[in-house]
Amino acid sequence: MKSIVIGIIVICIRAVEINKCMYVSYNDEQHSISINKIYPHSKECYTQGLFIENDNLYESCGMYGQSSINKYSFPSLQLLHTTQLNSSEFGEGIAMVNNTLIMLTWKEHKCHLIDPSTLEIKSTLSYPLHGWGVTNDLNQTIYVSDGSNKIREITIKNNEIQIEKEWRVQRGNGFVKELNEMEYIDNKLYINVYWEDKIIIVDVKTKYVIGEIWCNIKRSGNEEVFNGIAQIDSHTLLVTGKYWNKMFELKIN
Ligand SMILES: [Ca+2]
Repeated sequence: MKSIVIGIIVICIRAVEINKCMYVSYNDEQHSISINKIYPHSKECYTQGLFIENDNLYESCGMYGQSSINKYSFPSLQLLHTTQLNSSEFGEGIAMVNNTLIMLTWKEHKCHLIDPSTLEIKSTLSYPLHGWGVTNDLNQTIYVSDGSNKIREITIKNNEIQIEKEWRVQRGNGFVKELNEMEYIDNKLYINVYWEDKIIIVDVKTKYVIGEIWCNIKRSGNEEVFNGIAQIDSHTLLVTGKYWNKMFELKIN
């Protein structure tokens, strides 16, 4: 009987922990996190990039033959536009830079410049790196990841991409690798770490991890890794993953 009771308690604790996130602080800031709301998400999308601007949610999807960029109204999530990439291209991160949507590709060394109103690809620049995540600050500095522990700060000048700075994300005495999708918020980079249900929060000035968001999200079927961070407001994120059927609104207090 005792073991049955313990078993029930363990099952209850596990049930409570599923679809929960916690904030782990690396400095003296303490935060709590709650999942405010759950939205549906396309199970067809191998999510590579996510951001919200002017009540629109933009999402890029990867995989050869399945890559696309999509624009939804937010929070109603009505699909407004979609553009498929050529089947020889593997779609990666997206960001809005000077009212132009930029979309990276993985190994194709292409960066598409896209009209955010129609999602029409207007031109394509040569991209010097492997494309993974991308985000930008209000000064239009563009931060990109490539799956390593490096962040590059790039600019687009005269239709050319220039690498202005390169630095590594430091946590304690080591570096964090497998850096993936990103979101710039208030001088910090929120970054998905490939294969981990974790978002690291990096102080852009010091290059150190100052906190982490650990999530325990229940998966089913082919739902893959945690990837996709969009800012809703100064304390609220929208997060999802590759082929996930849900998006989660995280409130950080
Ligand atoms: Ca993002």
